[in-house]
Amino acid sequence: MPHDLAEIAALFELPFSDLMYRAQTVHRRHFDPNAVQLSTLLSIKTGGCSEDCGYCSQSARFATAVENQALLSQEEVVAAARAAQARGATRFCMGAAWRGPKEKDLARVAQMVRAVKALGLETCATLGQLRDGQAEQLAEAGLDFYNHNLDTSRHHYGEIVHTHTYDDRLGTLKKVRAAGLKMCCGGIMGMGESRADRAQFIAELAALDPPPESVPVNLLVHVPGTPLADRSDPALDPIEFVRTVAVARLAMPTSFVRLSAGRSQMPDHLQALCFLAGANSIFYGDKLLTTPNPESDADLMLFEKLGIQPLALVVAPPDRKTAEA
Ligand code: SAM
Ligand code: DTB
Ligand code: SF4
Repeated sequence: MPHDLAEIAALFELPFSDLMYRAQTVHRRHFDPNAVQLSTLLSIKTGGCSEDCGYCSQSARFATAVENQALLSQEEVVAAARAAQARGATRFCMGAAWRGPKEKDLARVAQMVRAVKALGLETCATLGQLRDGQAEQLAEAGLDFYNHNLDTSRHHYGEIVHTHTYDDRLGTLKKVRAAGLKMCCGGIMGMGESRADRAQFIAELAALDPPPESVPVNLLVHVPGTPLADRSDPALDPIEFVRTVAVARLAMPTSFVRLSAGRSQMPDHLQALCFLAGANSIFYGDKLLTTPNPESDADLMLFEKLGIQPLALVVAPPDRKTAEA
């Protein structure tokens, strides 16, 4: 499996058919090629964020159409999780527009995690930077995954975010691992980065030891009012996006690679190419955090056309002795 930057950069240069063939071969070695995992997102606290991530609708520094919303109640979150589960999602991801959680907020989120986990869903949270002990509190509440993205290469990061650093983000990822949580970490393509940046970004992810279990590959959603809405025109070439998915698959053969934000702008045949390139997870449900996502019915129709099955959650059978006691 290619680890170092030179090898990863070389993959981007392959003829498209050769790259796709290699990605498919590796994908089939580790996964059922016709099964795709479904995660549903909910923004549990929206807008008013202190940070200045140039793509984000939720930064307090940019005039976007997003309305601020304080932390939702546990009842609201559980109702959304139940609805997601009824539609076939196996993972429920709770997102908050914070630089990082305050202790009293974290205690409330931990309660939400407990309640969502009790429904039999996998749980994921993305709450920003974590302080010592916070990842452990979430793990103890039953959190399965923590999402914290590196977003782009170290080199390009300074063009996008000025209120925290790449190393801050790596620091939180370290805490996530130390607490025994599974890691969801990826980024956004189409933020004006070069191919070399995309290669560097994938090399950073692949060098995490172990690599993230879940790798969201987002295509920038151009949100009016954010600095990147116009700056990153023209939009990324779709074939280059597919290449990026294929290289992520090859660099992280056993990770779930998620075709993430940006699907609303992608025709079916482009999404099909992404699945061929090794994407095997999507965000499912008609909203991402603040922007639209394809309707569930449209996704199920696409799956039907492609012969894709939603991945069922493999739940460990109950321990006999405990069950009978
Ligand atoms: N505040 C936390 C943080 O930044 O880690 C969690 C929420 S933040 C919105 C989660 C991720 O969503 C970002 O790291 C970014 O990768 C993705 N994201 C946000 N806005 C996006 C956009 N306009 N287009 C694509 N992806 C986006
Ligand atoms: C990730 O990588 N993408 C998701 C999730 N992790 C939290 C968020 C996408 C957000 C897209 C823009 C929005 O809806 O605000
Ligand atoms: Fe948006 Fe998260 Fe950055 Fe805040 S920290 S501006 S919510 S991406």
